[in-house]
Amino acid sequence: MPCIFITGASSGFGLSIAKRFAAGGYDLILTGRRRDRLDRIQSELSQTHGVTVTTLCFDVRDKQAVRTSIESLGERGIDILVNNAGLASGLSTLDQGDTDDWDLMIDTNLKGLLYVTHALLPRLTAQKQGHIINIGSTAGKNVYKNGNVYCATKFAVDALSQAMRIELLPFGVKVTAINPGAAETEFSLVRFKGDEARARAVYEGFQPLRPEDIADVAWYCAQLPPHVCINDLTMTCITQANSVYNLGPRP
Ligand code: NDP
Ligand code: 8X3
Repeated sequence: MPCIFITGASSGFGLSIAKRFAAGGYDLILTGRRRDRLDRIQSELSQTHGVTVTTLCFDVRDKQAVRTSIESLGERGIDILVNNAGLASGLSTLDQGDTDDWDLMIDTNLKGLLYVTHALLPRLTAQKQGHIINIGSTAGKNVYKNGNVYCATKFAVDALSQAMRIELLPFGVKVTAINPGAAETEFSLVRFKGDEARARAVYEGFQPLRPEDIADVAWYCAQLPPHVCINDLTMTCITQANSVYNLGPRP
């Protein structure tokens, strides 16, 4: 069976992508920090879909943990890597910003993505086939007010997707960047540090994307013929033009 490796599979997009690919017959390697959630998802998806679900519990910021966890897979090949784990922390001007928030976003969204990719690349290049799907954002296309460092990390993901595509051409490995706009997940709850009312308010007055929408698009990109690669795909709900213009409210 084909196998997909997904970072940040304990909630949101990563979880929906796991469900979509399990339903399509893929074995799953699911990662995240919350062991209890990963265990629950493993048991649910393996029972429902009869696929093999492996879980790896690690923090993508921990270079050594990334390496050791991925080494524990042995020689196992993977067909698709989804670099999805990420977060926003805070929303304020640079002069009011918390430098710990900046470290968290840069270490997770940028360095974490690099550590995971670095650890898995030898498998993909040796196979001479495969697919990397990087979850960027509309925030990596246009900067919005107070989005500064989060946007910078997503611009960096855009740059890394372009770099990977160039470097992996000789190996037949596809690289797709999926850049969603506002989607209702745990994203805003994390950004606003558990403030549920503030998180809910982000999605009031319009129909945001659902995590299932991102999973459907990832599935589509992964099922194209071997010679076709979607390089860069931006998707928003129908009230949003880009990360700045939304008929709904902007926090
Ligand atoms: P969620 O908060 O629902 O999911 C984030 C996932 O990332 C969780 O599974 C979390 O798992 C994992 N994660 C976060 N930090 C780490 C870490 N240090 N190490 C390992 N895993 C980590 O948010 P989304 O599903 O919305 O976000 C997924 C991606 O999509 C992010 O990269 C985000 O920037 C991006 N995005 C989100 C949009 C939105 O509007 N929701 C729009 C565009 C892009 P755990 O806590 O168990 O470690
Ligand atoms: C998440 C979407 O617009 O809230 O990347 O930054 S946004």
